Amino acid sequence: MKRKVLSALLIAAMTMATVGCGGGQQAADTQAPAETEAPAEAETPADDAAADAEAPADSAAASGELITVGYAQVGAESDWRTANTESFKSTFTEENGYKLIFDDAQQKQENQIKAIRSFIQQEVDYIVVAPVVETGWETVLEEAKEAGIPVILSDRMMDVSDDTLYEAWVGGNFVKEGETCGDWLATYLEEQGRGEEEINMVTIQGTIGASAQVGRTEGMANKLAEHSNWKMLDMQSGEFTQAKGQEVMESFLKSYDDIDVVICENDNEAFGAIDAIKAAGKTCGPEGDIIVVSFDSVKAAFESMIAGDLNATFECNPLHGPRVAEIIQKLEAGEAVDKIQYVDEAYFDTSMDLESILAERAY
Ligand code: GZL
Repeated sequence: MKRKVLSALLIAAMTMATVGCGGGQQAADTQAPAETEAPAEAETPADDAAADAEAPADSAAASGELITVGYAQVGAESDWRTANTESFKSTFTEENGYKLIFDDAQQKQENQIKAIRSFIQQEVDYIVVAPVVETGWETVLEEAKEAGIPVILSDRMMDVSDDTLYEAWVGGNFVKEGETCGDWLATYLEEQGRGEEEINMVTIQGTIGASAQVGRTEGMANKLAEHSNWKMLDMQSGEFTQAKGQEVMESFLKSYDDIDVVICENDNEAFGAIDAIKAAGKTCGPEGDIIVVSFDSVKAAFESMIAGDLNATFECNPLHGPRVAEIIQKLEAGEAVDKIQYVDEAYFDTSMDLESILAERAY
């Protein structure tokens, strides 16, 4: 609900509670703001509104200064996603002046569209979306624009003809991540004396149509074009999950007996691929038969490199919460914001002091 209206309602509720029966709980329950009737799919902390109405008069809630943010998250498919969700939940707290309404779409676009519509219905102040795939968003973004609710994109990109439908986008440079992976592979093979060797590769892609999948596949393709001795035997989607990654690698190992490199478009797919490689009686990592590389650089990927299973991981920073909050604060102050905002990213491999780096990692 718009902060101004909420503020008037809360003050009225507090006044009635004081003058009427004194039972703040009763008055608060009947006077709680509309967002307590949030639709089932939005994870709305139902008791928060009641708590807000009971809060001390000088709290942000009582004065209605909270900025309500509806966040349509992709799902909970990977360690990266968990870290990304945590970044939002630890940033958009009441202490920081926000009320977060969080929705987990379980990797389904139709659920994200439903969540966005419920945020519009609840008249949130901002809508943040991590779009599961790039296309199919124009209609619902037009509805948000019609309702006067600014939309901010986080993580993956939307392919829309009118970029005024969103205020800004924060995320990783996925094409660059793919190209950095290709360049690392070329150097690594050269160092192994295999720079001219015929190299057979397979790719376990992410969710097809997700900008992380589109960009990483494109970046790696750009590098394949630079190496005529590299051959991409096959590519299949592992849906960014460990289970599907293992399944796809099992099928690759049945189809091809001479795989030199597997490129996994996120760390969780790599964990599954490594299980499949070992189950097939093969080895992987710096001392193994198959080179395994992946994207994200979550803590478990460091543990896998330290264990000698994973060769390298290409970072995709999930800590978007503070960046999105910065954008909202600028919009609140009427300041211009950059439309495209890349996060800082690196890569990590087994030549590095991984234990020391891991000790400092935030995710
Ligand atoms: C990248 C993000 C991807 C991660 C996966 O920004 O969209 O989705 O690489 C996650 O781990 O599932």
